[in-house]
Amino acid sequence: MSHTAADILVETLMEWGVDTVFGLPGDGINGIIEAFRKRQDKVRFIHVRHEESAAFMACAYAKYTGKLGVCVATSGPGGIHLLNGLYDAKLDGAAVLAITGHVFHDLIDTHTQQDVDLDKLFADVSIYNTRVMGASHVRNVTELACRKALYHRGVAHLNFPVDLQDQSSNGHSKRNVPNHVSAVDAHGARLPTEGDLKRAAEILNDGKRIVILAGAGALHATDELICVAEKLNAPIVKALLGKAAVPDDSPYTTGGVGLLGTKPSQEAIEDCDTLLMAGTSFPYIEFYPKPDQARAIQIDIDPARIGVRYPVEVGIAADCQKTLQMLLPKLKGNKHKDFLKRAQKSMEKWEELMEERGSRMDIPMKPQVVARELGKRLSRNAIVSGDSGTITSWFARHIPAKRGQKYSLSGNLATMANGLPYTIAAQVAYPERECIGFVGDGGFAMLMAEFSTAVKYKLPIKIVVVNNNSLGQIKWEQMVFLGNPEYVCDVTPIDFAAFARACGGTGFTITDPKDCGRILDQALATRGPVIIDAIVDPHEPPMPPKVTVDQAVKFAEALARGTPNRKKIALTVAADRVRELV
Ligand SMILES: Cc1ncc(C[n+]2csc(CCOP(=O)(O)OP(=O)(O)O)c2C)c(N)n1
Ligand SMILES: [Mg+2]
Repeated sequence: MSHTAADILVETLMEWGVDTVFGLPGDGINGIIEAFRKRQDKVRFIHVRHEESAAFMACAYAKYTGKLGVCVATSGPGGIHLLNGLYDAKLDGAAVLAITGHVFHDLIDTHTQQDVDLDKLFADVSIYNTRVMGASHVRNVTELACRKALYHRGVAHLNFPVDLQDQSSNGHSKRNVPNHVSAVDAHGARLPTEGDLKRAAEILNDGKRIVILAGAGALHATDELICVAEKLNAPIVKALLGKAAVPDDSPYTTGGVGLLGTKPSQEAIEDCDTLLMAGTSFPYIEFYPKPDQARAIQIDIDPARIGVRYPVEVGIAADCQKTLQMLLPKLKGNKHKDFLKRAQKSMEKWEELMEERGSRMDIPMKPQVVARELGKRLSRNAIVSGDSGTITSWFARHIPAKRGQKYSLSGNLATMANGLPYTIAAQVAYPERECIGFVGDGGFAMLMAEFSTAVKYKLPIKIVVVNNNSLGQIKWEQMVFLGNPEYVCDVTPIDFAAFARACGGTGFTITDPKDCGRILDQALATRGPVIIDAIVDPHEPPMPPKVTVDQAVKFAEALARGTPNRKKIALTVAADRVRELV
């Protein structure tokens, strides 16, 4: 059996510990698919229904495991389909390698079929991006692609002309002497400097009302965050990607921040005099303290992320966990306890409000009820993947993170449709854990064929579709932010439970909140892949933590200008406490 360029590609991936790839075949990658086929006992090829899913899966696999996520797509359209998932990885800093095909090398750029220069197309999304020039090139570039993706936490891309995939491995150029590259892992200490630590400690020791803002970079620093919060009497507010950084039953967290966050978090931010940013560059600048309000310190593994959101005085380019550990003995302890106490009091009220919103027995069912009932039932180490929409608000606020669970979604790209592929990737990575998708009907419908991938691989995922037959988030944005009547947001209903059965899985439908807990229990206990179609009130608004007067006025305008169903919407919002609107 001859040893081909594609064999070298797959063997190099194996050297880097890759044992799972996500993809879909095509005639632009036949050589690569053959190399995977020959090694199917060593590398699992998860065969998807849409390449966009493969890219989302690679991204989620990287996020949930910390390992390299790999996706494979054919030339032209296959590669083009990857793009949205690759941007998700780029924007959330996930280590992903994309492998694509190209046409025969001597027909590139001659108007031949599928003649798309994916390396040019991917120039913006990738941090490493190259076209393979022949068998002797493969090992060098594959090593580097893996290394760059992992250590720069981004997308690397290898574009491989189809005929070169079958090229035999003989014949290096005279400068490329074989066996001069290495797959050795190298991490570096990622430690703070003594000077930076000292300056950070000085600022923190001077603070009275200190807030810790924790993000994805602090997910592995739970104990350290809590210890620092305890010493500084500082509430921890969480960016959405940092949802699992501190469990929501900790007295030190006020939950999320931003549009989907909590009122206590926003109050703490508005009133703080010192800000410690731990592993986050949470994008919404308007939710940070005012520039001259707080003295600030930022810890981020990536030095280029320092100071992009807030005029920090000290930037520490290092690992969050190690930095917090080294910072702790330098902290004197903050004697001013009122600030934290106020945040905790406010949090009690917020919890009551969430409890009330999540336990209403109205029909149509309120989406918060579904989230709250699900949250109560999740196992200690569940992995929960969200999607974009009003669904994100319920995910953020009504499903409390417990210690040991993992949560993710498309944070910075905020794309729809990632939820199902993320859940599949989580289950592929952790066959023993409970893997849940919490998605909207619009986002789910975009890539729903992937449910059959879960059936194919017998992945016991549980997908909760919060079904309002609407692109709900946009409906509310049109009304509340713009004052426009809703337009092109309602969608034609789909019976997702019937769809689950059509794919060979199990489907449940929930319409009455009284049945919600019972049906969820049943669904979570069902073997194999399950869809729970939860039919909810399309008129339930995702409230910001504090509603501004401008938003209330815009909303009134939208209703006055003829939003369909305006009576029902007005009644729903009124019942949802108009007091928040004024
Ligand atoms: C790929 C993509 N297209 C469009 C959007 C804009 N968008 C954000 S949320 C949303 C509606 C999502 O609808 P659904 O999944 O049903 O969730 P809901 O808001 O109804 O809870 C839309 C269209 C987006 N973020 N991503
Ligand atoms: Mg919807």
